[in-house]
Amino acid sequence: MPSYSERAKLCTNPTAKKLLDLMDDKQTNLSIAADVITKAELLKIANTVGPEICLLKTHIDIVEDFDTDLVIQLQRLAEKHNFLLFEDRKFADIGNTVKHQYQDGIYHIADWADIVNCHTVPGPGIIQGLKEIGLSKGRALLLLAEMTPKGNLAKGAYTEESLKMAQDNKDFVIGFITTRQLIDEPCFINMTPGVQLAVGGDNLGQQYNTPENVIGKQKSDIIIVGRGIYESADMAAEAKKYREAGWLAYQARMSKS
Ligand code: 5BU
Repeated sequence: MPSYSERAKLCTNPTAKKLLDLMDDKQTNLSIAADVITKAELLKIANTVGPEICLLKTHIDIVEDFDTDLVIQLQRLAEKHNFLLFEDRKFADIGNTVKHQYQDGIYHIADWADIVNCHTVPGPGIIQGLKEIGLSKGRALLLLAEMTPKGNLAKGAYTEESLKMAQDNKDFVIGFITTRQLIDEPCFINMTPGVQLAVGGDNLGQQYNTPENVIGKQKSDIIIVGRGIYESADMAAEAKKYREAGWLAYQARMSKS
């Protein structure tokens, strides 16, 4: 298996290159899912776990006191600690509507989020719409090829069709939200949420797998961890544990191939 930085050399999308390079430089394949509802909490997470992560994943629309200063401060922290910003917006409408959702409104997502994601249920027009806004800004898109909750419908033919859409848009689509590596192409980055240090779940259908399984067995590239880290009394220490587990699993996988 090529290293993250070897893969970076093959990619044309600048955000994919930057992410893969920084993962090897910083030795982390950990992303935090910072699902908190105040600006202060979000900035605290970004600053505390910033040194451990490659990517900060946000749900910006749950922040009750959102303002443009939040985005400026997140960008400063991303610079300071060397991580990228991923807005988990899960766009799901027709191309024309998602263009506005991406660029306009209160959040102006395209102005600050290095990476966004979308459902593929509307067909390739959603990718085209987002690309019209994001490509010239050097941004990148992930497709939701699979999901983690029990009973979800993103499987089989749906997942297969999503792969085809990604292959048709390699300049802008840099990978997938998925539980596993779906296709062996070096420029597609696989990111997996639903990760904790022990297998389990929550009472709303979420299912958790471990960093070892996700990176080692399922051959994903990035673990996305939310409550496992930010609900811990010592976020920094917990983030270090996940970072180490994810990185050891990557090194073990590299040494096997
Ligand atoms: P958790 O606290 O580690 O369960 O948070 C998981 C995060 O990943 C949360 O922000 C979800 O919105 C996100 N997620 C997910 O859990 N499963 C999915 O299939 C997708 C996103 Br897509």
